[in-house]
Amino acid sequence: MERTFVMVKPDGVQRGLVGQIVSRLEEKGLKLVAARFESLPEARVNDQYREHLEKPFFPSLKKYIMGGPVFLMVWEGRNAVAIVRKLIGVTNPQEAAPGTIRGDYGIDIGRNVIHASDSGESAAREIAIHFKPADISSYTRIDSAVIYEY
Ligand code: D4T
Repeated sequence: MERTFVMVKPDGVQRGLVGQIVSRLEEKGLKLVAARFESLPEARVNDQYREHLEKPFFPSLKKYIMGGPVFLMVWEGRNAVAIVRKLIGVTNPQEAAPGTIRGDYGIDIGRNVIHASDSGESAAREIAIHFKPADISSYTRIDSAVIYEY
């Protein structure tokens, strides 16, 4: 089983999409193991987006991410990182396929509704930025025996 970090960005929260997004991941069969609703402090935004610190779009990205509360989550499941990236769609919502979260709900790249880790390594790093080990629950979804083949 793998864990991934997912964040509904401020535009997704403002537009009332938290419930839809949680439902899509739940219905896929992934297991929610941690969640928190909060406004991110600057240090954690810098940490989260450290590979973009020098990019020209970083100041506006930071202003946007700090512009309102976000919904932070950890999801678990077999190949969870790749599955969630497929469910959210590519970075630019105009290119994201219909049926994906960004494809269905977004227009501009700087308002792309959701973030999800792009590798197992990023997932471990991002989960550690936002959650303590004790924040993450361990339980078995009652339907896991019919979601997984083995
Ligand atoms: P995040 O990290 O938000 O899930 O997005 P991605 O993983 O899909 O894409 P990314 O790291 O390349 O970009 C991070 C974040 O920056 C915004 N962005 C990106 C932007 O506003 N303008 C741009 O030109 C790019 C490339 C959108 C996502």
